[in-house]
Amino acid sequence: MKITDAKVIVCSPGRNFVTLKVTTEDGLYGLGDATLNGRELAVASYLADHVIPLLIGRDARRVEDTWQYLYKGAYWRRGPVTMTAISAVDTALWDIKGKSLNVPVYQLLGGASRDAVMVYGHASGADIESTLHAVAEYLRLGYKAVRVQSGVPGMATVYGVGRGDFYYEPAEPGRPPECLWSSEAYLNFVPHLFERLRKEFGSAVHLLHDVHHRLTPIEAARLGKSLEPYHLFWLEDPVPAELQESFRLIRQHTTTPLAVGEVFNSVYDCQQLIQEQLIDYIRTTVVHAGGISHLRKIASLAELYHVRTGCHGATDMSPVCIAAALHFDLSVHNFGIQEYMRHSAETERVFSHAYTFSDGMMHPGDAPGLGVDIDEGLAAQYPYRRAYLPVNRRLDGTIHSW
Ligand code: KDG
Ligand code: MG
Repeated sequence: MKITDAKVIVCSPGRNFVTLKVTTEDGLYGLGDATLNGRELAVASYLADHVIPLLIGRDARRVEDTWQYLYKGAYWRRGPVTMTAISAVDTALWDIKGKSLNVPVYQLLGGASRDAVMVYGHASGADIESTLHAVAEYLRLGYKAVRVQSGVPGMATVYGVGRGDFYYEPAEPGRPPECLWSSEAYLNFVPHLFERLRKEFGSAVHLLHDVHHRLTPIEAARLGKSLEPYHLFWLEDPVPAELQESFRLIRQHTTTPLAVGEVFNSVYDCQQLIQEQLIDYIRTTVVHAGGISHLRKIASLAELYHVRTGCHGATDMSPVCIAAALHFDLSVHNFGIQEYMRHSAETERVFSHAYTFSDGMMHPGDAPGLGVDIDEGLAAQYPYRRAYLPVNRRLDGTIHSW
């Protein structure tokens, strides 16, 4: 089954997305998400200028061989641009394989290990009261798990406090917005937030929190310890994960479960954290970590060490990625939870999908392949708009992790 055509579709229905569409000689096509937030056109060029010429004429059924050809054949290893491009090809080939065999992709991955996939939503507010209100809204929609971020008194901007009611979009057109940060103010505030949350909502709901790489190891240890009475489902990205040994220090001080990995792009980024059991959830996702094929390898390594999956699923993962993630989540044994930030109405109009949400759980649907499509005519009405993620500065003006 020869690949006869492949093209990159860049559009901005509510936000920027890069989508790869691969077509075969018998007219089947598959889609892959290639969106790298704030650096979209680098991946579009990598695909159009360097990868697509290699795809034409290849056998679309050879998913693993194509992965290895693009990974080893590049000579230069890993990195977010390369791995996002490889992910898009891999995802599109799994979509084609499912369509050609007339089965949903999860059936090709070993079949369903569960009936449905638990997801978490994002509740946020400028202060504790509005944050409590946002959590109540998610519970009303049936969510069993909610990530909670709140504005910190005295700080004008805080990560995770969104614009929409049910989606959060940090990328802004124009120059990167600048935020101010105080670890001290944050560390003093967060335990009060979670104390209130448990008082209001009881102990059954799963609560999550994302530190977004902002603390030092000892600060992260202090936060994890102070949150223990509120038994979080996870504390995410407590420190920048480049220095993986720092998780040993955090681990020695707290039993709060840890989740890391949304910025990782290969199994080698995860290896130490998993093998030393320094984390509880690995957050790599289809679009940035080498597609379904490579993510399965990460999940298999994690399974050996009792680490579960918790794929990144913010609005910059397009519906193509969310669909692929749900097929993966439904099939792998050591699934933990899936992030699901709802997309804007424009995004939903451009990308139709078979996946469904009900009562805090999602299912990828039983359409052949991934069960997701793109309306190219409509997509063309939303041209790309350059947008950047914010940068962060400490109160004295020093650049800090965002
Ligand atoms: O592109 C960056 C966002 O996806 C990220 O900031 C969101 O941290 C995030 C999360 O956990 O969803
Ligand atoms: Mg995060």
